[in-house]
Amino acid sequence: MRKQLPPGQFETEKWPILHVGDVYHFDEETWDFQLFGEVKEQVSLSYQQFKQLPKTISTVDMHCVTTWSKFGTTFEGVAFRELVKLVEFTDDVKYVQVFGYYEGDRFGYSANLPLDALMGDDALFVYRWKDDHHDWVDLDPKHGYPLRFIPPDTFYLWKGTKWASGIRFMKKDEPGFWEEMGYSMTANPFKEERYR
Ligand SMILES: Nc1nc2c(c(=O)[nH]1)N[C@H]1C(S)=C(S)[C@@H](COP(=O)(O)O)O[C@H]1N2
Ligand SMILES: [Mo]
Repeated sequence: MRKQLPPGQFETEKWPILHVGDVYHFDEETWDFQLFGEVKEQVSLSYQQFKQLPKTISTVDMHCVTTWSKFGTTFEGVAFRELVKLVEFTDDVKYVQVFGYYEGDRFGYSANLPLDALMGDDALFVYRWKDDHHDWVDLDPKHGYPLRFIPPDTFYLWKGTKWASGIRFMKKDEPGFWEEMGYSMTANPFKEERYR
């Protein structure tokens, strides 16, 4: 958390809700989280297995490309690096896509990111946060429950896939959902990389 406003952004205290498609409703029976792509063996985690991974608490700033920024939100979740530990790469992995639900399709939404930017405490899959009363509460389904990705603040928040369903490990950078439609591959708010 650095509480620095990137160019063209304004600060909001409230947490806006922004996504395309329907809100995914959690069903533990059918939910799983998949690690695939350039890996020796694909991994599939149940919600119970996911929740047993080591936990990280992190306070982060969020910057949406529609110009709102929210500073200092505290989340609990599983750091991205913990998931990397579960796979063995078959090749030189440099990029990932984080997948999530869109209109009933569990891999309908995706966002691409460089792997080396995701090894810190500020890249995590979260399921609860500290609300305005400083109580721990589960994420609202509208914010991505049961699991949503929070990227480092050097990426616009569309890289923060809600209703996350898996990670694809890749050698080369490939566009995700918004990147296909003309949004930036790198998406650094401090460099105002909105479109490409
Ligand atoms: N699955 C999914 N994740 C998504 C989106 C989406 O449409 N579908 N929208 C993204 C965008 S553009 C933003 S700004 C954030 C918004 O998160 P929030 O609604 O929790 O503020 O979610 C991101 N993650
Ligand atoms: Mo956004």
